Amino acid sequence: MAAFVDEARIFVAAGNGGKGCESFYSDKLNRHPRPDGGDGGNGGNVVILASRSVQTLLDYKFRQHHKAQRGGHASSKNKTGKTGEDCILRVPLGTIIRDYDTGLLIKDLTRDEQSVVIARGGAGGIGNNRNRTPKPPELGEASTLKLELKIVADVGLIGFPNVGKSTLISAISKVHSKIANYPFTTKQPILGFVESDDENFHFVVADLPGLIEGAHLGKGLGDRFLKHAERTRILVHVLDMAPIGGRDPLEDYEKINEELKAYSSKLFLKRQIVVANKMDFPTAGDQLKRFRKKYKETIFAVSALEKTGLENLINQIKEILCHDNFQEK
Ligand SMILES: Nc1nc2c(ncn2[C@@H]2O[C@H](COP(=O)(O)OP(=O)(O)OP(=O)(O)O)[C@@H](O)[C@H]2O)c(=O)[nH]1
Ligand SMILES: [Mg+2]
Repeated sequence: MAAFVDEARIFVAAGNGGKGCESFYSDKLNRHPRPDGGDGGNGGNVVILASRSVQTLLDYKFRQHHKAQRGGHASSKNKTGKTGEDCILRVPLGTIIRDYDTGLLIKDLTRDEQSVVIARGGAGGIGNNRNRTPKPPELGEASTLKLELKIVADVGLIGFPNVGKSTLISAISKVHSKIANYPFTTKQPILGFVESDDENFHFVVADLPGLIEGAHLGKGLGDRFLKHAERTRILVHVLDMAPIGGRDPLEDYEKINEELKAYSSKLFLKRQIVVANKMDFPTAGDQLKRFRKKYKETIFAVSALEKTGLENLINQIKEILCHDNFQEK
């Protein structure tokens, strides 16, 4: 899989206008030459277009300069120049465009097929036909931009490494996220599309790299990926009910919440669904009881591996996404 890149600097330049034409038509029947120079074509624009089919900003890491076509020059006999072709840059959903030097926000592209003209092509030059005063063409706009990706998904999967987040997303969506029995298998966000029996209802889940204590300070894969949890509507907090190496799901639950809190209150206050995973392990039932005794939060008992309990979980997600009139915090 291609590397996940969530920042890039690009230079964009729209096309200059084509030159207008100054020419005079004369033939043996007309004593006075007639001005017949056409107008130059407008330069092409640079357009940035958000597309669900693009996953990362990787392309822009390697290709930084993007230029639209200049407008065609005009010619005599009133011929206008061709309009320059637009340069269309496809970026992932959730790409934030800023002015590179000032950091000012220009546009946040959060909807599929949403686009913005980021540099306007120059107007073509004016020709001398119809007795107009010829004018030179205008230059196309140019700027340096910073692209930053903060993915947009309905649900973000969070939890310690190895708790089964990738197994879960692979069980409920068609995406396959790498699964392995060691921490930090997932190194970049993976988006999965979950369909349900209801044709009109689907949602996007983001599998995120595992979090550990100190993630907000950059530990593990750290805060680089916490920002991707910020623009989800709900967090699904996955707990491993049969952890190895002396970990305790209840402590894990609290530690992750501490990390969220330390990173941003927006993340901490986001609606959470707690999932008890690996319930197929015989010892998991006791852990679940402990959790229920200690916290009032509803917890969904599942086995992502054996695909049990998933329907209830999906129904709960659906319930929240469809009916709850909750505010984005
Ligand atoms: N028995 C059992 N094993 C599971 C279950 N879910 C996941 N596993 C196993 O747990 C291990 C880790 O699963 P992953 O899905 O890769 O875990 P993750 O949370 O994505 O891990 P990171 O990407 O490292 O954060 C794998 O060996 C899985 O097969 C489950 O419900 N039951
Ligand atoms: Mg994973």
